[in-house]
Amino acid sequence: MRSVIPTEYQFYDSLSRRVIYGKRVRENNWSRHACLLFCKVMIAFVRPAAPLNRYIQNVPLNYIHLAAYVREHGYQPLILDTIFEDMPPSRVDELIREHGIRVAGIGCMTCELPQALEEAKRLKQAHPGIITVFGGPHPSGAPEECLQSGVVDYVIVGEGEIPLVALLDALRDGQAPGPIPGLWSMRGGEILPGGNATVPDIEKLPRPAYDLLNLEKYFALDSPWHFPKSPRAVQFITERGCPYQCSYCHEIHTKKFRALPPEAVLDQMEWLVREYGVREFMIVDDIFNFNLERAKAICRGILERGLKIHLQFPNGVRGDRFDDELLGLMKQAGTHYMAIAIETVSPKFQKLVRKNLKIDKSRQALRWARAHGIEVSGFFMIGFPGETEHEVRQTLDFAIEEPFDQVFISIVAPFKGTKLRGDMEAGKFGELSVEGTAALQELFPIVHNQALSARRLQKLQKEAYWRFYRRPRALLQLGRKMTNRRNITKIVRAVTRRITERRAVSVN
Ligand code: B12
Ligand code: SF4
Repeated sequence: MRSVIPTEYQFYDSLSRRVIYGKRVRENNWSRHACLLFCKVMIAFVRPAAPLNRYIQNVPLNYIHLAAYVREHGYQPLILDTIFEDMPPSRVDELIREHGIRVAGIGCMTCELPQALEEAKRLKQAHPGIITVFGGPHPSGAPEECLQSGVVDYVIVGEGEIPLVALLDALRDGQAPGPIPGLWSMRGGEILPGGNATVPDIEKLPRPAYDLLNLEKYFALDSPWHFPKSPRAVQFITERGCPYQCSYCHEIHTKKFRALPPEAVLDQMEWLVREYGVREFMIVDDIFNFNLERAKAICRGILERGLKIHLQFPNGVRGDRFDDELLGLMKQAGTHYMAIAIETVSPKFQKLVRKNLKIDKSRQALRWARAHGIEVSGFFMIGFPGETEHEVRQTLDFAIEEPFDQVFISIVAPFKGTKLRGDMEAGKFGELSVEGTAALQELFPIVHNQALSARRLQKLQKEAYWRFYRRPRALLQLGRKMTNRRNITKIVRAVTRRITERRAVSVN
């Protein structure tokens, strides 16, 4: 994708992996030399080369948050995005040697675990003595499993910033780390658990280190079903934690809603707009609209500061926490797309999985949003423990009949670390099954249901997609997006994938 912004924005350095000349290079070189002089431990965050990362592309928010924090504490981080930087293992090794990296941090979702472990193993073989630290969604849900792999020295459960710096401090001082909340390790075959870590006051965190990425490269990234209005789009978060209790959802950031104040959000946005020419923010908060007044203040601030940006909420917003004013302000501030996570319309399952979403309010929000000209997707889940075909059909009919622009229908996959998985493993709520999940079976079990096999669920899912996308309105919507070759390829690929996917759980 060709850049539409003048080259003065192109000043990526990040320890001279890519020098793109511009106004910041000198500043970056100074901080680089200062770090090389004073820093004792260099850490590289290595992104595992998982197949799904090629298909669904994004800025590594986890690494830029962690990198900013360790940098603030005097450590020099490198972010090695093996996929997007087309970085073969030999290049990773070269950089690790060149910069004297002593610690490799690897974050992963469940679908990235095999590649994350492979990378840790490879690094340990190529660089004897290197320390591997895991974190992120899967290690937070299954720290023991990661440690028992034999290639992971430490796991950080929950939010990584504070324990990671404590670990680096200990390593710098040549000491074994003492008990650090969130830090798990193994000694003599015994797991030393560390509980989980959180950042009490996210306002005090430094702004995420977008400057360590070659953003120009990330602007050219692509993801199915994300149709940014501007190619200069980045993922962005404004808060951590969600107080709702949905049992299938992660708890990495605790159940406490901790949000940046509107002014801090606006300052970060303005920085990215001014310095990097960002024109679109893909806000992937868990629950941007938890506090309506805060959300409105952010939208008003965007207008007052004259930030000419687009916004989208691809990760979903809570459907029953809206009023018409908020949606109107979101539109005025640049929102063109959002997803509402309905999951199930069955009151019984809303209660059983503790989502307790008010469906009527969500329908109202959908109508308000569309009236304001915001495109809306619906997220749905089928295959909860004990769910009948009739209940599944009720959800799917709703997905098709309501005026959604797109729908995403997932088959429930209870991830480790969620309440749902815990309840199932404790025999309190259904049983796990690997039927129909093919590759990575043990990582992606679904829910065993005598009356509704994996094959049947998949059939219902595909039928629903087919019913949804063959309607003139949905076709017209897709047609409208086919404005260039990139979008046409993307749509054809994604629709084909949905209709032909043979696994119950889509992992690559
Ligand atoms: C943004 C997002 C996406 C984005 C980008 C993902 C990314 N890697 O940045 C997109 C849209 C691409 C996406 C896609 C998917 N996602 Co997603 N996504 C999220 C979301 C909403 C936010 C992630 C984020 O950036 N948070 C902000 C950062 C700062 O937090 P963080 O990543 O958790 O990092 C902190 C800690 O985890 C920890 N940490 C993380 N990495 C590391 C590494 C080290 C070394 C250390 C020490 C600590 C550490 O410290 C960090 C700072 O505190 C989360 C939910 C959530 N709120 O976390 C789901 C979530 C991560 N996604 C999830 C899933 C399942 C998916 C998909 C598989 C869905 C699908 N079937 O398509 C795909 C897979 C995509 C892929 N490429 O492989 C699950 C993962 C569950 C699991 N066990 O795997 C989550 C947790 C949501 C859920 N269902 O509960 N996702
Ligand atoms: S699914 Fe959404 S509302 Fe429920 S706990 Fe997770 S982030 Fe919160």
